[in-house]
Amino acid sequence: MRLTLATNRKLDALEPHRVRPSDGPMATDQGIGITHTDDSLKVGVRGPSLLEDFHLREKITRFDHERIPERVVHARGAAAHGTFRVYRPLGEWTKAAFLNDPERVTPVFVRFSTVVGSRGSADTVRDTRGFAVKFYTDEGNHDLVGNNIPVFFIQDGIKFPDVVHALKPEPHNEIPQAQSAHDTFWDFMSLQPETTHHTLWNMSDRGIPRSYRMMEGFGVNTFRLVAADGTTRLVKFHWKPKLGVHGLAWDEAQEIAGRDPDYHRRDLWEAIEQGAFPQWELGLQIVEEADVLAYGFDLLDATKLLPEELVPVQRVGLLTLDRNPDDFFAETEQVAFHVANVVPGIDFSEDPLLAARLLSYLDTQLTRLGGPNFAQIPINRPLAPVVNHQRDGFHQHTIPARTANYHPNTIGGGCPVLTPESDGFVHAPIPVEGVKTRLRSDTFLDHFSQPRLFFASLTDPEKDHLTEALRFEVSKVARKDIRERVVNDILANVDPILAQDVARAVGVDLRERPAPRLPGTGALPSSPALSMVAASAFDSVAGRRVAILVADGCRTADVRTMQEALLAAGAVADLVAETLGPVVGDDGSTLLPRFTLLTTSSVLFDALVVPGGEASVARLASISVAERFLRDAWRHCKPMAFLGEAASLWAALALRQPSIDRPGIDVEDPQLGVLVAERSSDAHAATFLSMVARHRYWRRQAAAPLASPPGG
Ligand code: HDD
Repeated sequence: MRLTLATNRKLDALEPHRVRPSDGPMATDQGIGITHTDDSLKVGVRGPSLLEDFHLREKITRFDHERIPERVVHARGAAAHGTFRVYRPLGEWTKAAFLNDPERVTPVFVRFSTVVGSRGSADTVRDTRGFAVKFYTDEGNHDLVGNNIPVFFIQDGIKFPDVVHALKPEPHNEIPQAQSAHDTFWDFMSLQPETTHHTLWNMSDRGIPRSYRMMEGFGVNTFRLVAADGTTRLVKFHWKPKLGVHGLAWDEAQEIAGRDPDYHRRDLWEAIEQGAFPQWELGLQIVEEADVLAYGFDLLDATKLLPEELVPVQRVGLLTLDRNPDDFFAETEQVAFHVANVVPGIDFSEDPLLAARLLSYLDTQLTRLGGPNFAQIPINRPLAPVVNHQRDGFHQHTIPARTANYHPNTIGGGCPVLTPESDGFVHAPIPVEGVKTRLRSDTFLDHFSQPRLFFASLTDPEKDHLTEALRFEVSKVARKDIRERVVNDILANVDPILAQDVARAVGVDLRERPAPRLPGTGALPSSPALSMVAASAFDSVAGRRVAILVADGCRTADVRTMQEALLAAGAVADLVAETLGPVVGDDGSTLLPRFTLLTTSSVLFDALVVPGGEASVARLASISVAERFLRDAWRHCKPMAFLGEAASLWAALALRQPSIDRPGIDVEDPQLGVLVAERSSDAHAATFLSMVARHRYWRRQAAAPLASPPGG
């Protein structure tokens, strides 16, 4: 009988491994009590030190060996514990136990990451994000090792070292850190057209997510589901975030990288500490085996996505992250994901990218975690029992108590016996045939239909952002021949206007060429589900962070009305002032700021409120960092509310945006995301909340391009 995990933490598998300061006084690794740790043992107070000081030796030796190799990709990341629960039994598709019992709560550990940068790189760089989920199921660990982008750079895993080498800092000088904006990446991609689709996604706002909590996740590779009767179907895995899918502005992302390199890590940590548990729904796109080629491309090709308009994503379960790790290294750094960790009911497809992954994830841990016993590290241990004849190796933690370490045996009573087929893993008997070849399938050769579909599916502001990103990245390529290839061999095949825009920015000529074919996949002209803007409901402010700028004399009622409304809706509303000292409101009450104008910045918030109050507004108007705060919030298209006397700040700002009429009082501009009101009221708060839910008012970029110089 298999165990159904309880929702409470009694069965928290990590508990036996936790060491708390309260577990006893300080002791060495050998358990000898430590009575002094601040001075080494010396002859006389001025030394020399003595080699017999075993505590000194142990302490320094352990310190010397604290670092382990960082992950060769996805080195920078953050993780959290949580649970997964399926909505209904999925027995018609899969026999996986954790997908069949809505009462069953499966513990999970989820690690988000960037791909290219080193462990200490900034969170908000333009890059793909990893989204790796370890399900500790009753039938063993199941890992879904995905990304926030549904396609991959390459079709065959044998090219992985090439694309990663090209992306990583250049080999001679290890520059630049954590970015694709350099010659080697664009050299490689311009010669390898299959990279076009993933590259366009990276250049879109998906490459600069607002938060790990606001990203979609994708299994990318096609997998198989196996039902109890043996029927198999192809499947694409999705994660749909409850908070919607939101991005940053590129200028903002770059500034955050300096002001708070831990922006995403901090955001995840704080949300969980505050009880705002991030959630995603697991989505499945199920395809009959016979339809592997039915949608105008090959489902085994990981550079292609399956548009939701052709095969809807069925939402089947809920992932909730509700607990931060106790220790970054022991959990987040040592967790080892592996695409090959699958439970009965889930199997692999013949995708050649997936095949290489099946080798790589196990192999890489041998170096990174120092030997073959990494599955015994607490965070990697399955909850299901582990019994086999594997033995020895570095860091063996279990003590196998048995006389026979081979199968079959009589000496050990034949134990362990094999798991019956009804409970264990049986590879789906998929028929395969063919001759050995390195040729690539004809069904993999169309590299541009889906990039066209992706670009065509974006809203105008999203297209503008993608174009800007390409202009930025390709402008950083020093070699002109590479820039020419990017424009003429790649972008011209996607969209002629895009190619023209980039060509102009990077100083190359666009060659005359026949008009590209129309978008291809399943003859779809566009797929709205691919657009972050078109696909988002924008119906919640949960998880957003709003700054309320205050100084002495600010109208307390405005602060309270807005703060209470935002907090009640699940947002964070922080007071920002000149100093951390108490601010006295117009009614004499005391307000405590959380940040100062010097220690924080508009880029670290999603929206801004300036309450009324003559003295407060006059003070803010005289501080240059406050003005910068306002200007940045405007430039980065964030919702802004100006109450009472604060209207004058908006007017001063608006005067510098020539295309916008000077506002009167009680202006609520649905295009621009600015609320100007005489005083706060519940109705105004509700209006502002709906603006915050909208996230960013990208149209402002057309009204006042980001390039406008301050005061220009
Ligand atoms: Fe990979 C890590 C996702 C292709 C080889 N990969 C890694 C992580 C994620 C992905 C999220 C970080 C896991 C963690 O948080 O520890 N990788 C993907 C996706 C891919 C993909 C979605 C395309 C469908 N990867 C891919 C290929 C190979 C690798 C084709 C090699 C042939 N990936 C690795 C690796 C890493 C890794 C070298 C580095 C650290 C690790 O595995 O544990 O084995």
